[in-house]
Amino acid sequence: MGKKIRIIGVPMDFGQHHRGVDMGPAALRYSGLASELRGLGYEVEDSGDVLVPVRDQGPDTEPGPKNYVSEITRVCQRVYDAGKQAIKENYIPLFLGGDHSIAMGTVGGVSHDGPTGLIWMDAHGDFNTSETSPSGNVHGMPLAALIGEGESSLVNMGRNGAKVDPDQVVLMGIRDLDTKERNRLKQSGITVYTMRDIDEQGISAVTHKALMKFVHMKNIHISVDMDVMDPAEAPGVGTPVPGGLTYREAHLFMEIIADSHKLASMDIVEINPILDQANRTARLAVDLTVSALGKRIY
Ligand code: Z70
Ligand code: MN
Ligand code: MN
Ligand code: MN
Repeated sequence: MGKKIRIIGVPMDFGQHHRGVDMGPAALRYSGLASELRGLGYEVEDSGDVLVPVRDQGPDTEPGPKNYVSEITRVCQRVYDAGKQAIKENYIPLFLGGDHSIAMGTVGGVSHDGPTGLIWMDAHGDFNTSETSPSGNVHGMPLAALIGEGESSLVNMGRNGAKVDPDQVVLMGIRDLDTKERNRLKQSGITVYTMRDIDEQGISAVTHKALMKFVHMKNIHISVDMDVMDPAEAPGVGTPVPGGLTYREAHLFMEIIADSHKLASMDIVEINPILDQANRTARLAVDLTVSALGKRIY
């Protein structure tokens, strides 16, 4: 695994209707992400932000018929290219969202030249399609699109078809699914560890089980929706759901991931500084990222 990290900002908030997630990359940079990673011995290059069109001004609760699929597709195509290029140049790309719809580009791009295992940390399943989604928000659909289901412009972006196999996907931290989304997920072949599983078995056992799925794979991508955290730890997210990961559980997860030496790329998404308290959520996200990339207590 290389010791070079490339930071790629994706200040995109088209996937949902709350404004403010477009400030996620700034909040993470402000929290000292690059210097912490340099402190671990990495060469860190910040490539700046991917170009994102300016969104129409509107009230925070602007109702959608408008779901911005074409804008999202265009941005994700750029993200895809950036991810593919970073892997080709032996960087670990670190994608700063933005809402979770950016992952249609990140996961596609990093798997362009070879498969990746995918661990999706989220309170939600993000497994709706435009047919099943109650909200119409595209950030509730990226995992479905990545396994080849949903609107063709989302599925076929970057390269045609599925970007990951359902049996190379693990969902963790889940506690809020829509009815049809839940049924689709049960039939998908994706491995799901809900908060109940984590409560019963402990985060260590669940994380080791997740990694067992990827014993024969070289690369793992972790896609971290910060709403996987308990809202007490991470209040700055658009859709807080009670009963999430504690600070200690999330850190232990990241430390076990680091020990696997397979982390090849990572997303940190859904941070909304406008809804936060003194940038707590971005600061936590930086702590978690440095643990995932090898910071040890002792
Ligand atoms: C809901 C939907 C979602 C994130 C909320 C919510 C999806 N299932 N994803 N917050 N990150 O609208 O599809
Ligand atoms: Mn919402
Ligand atoms: Mn999500
Ligand atoms: Mn979520």
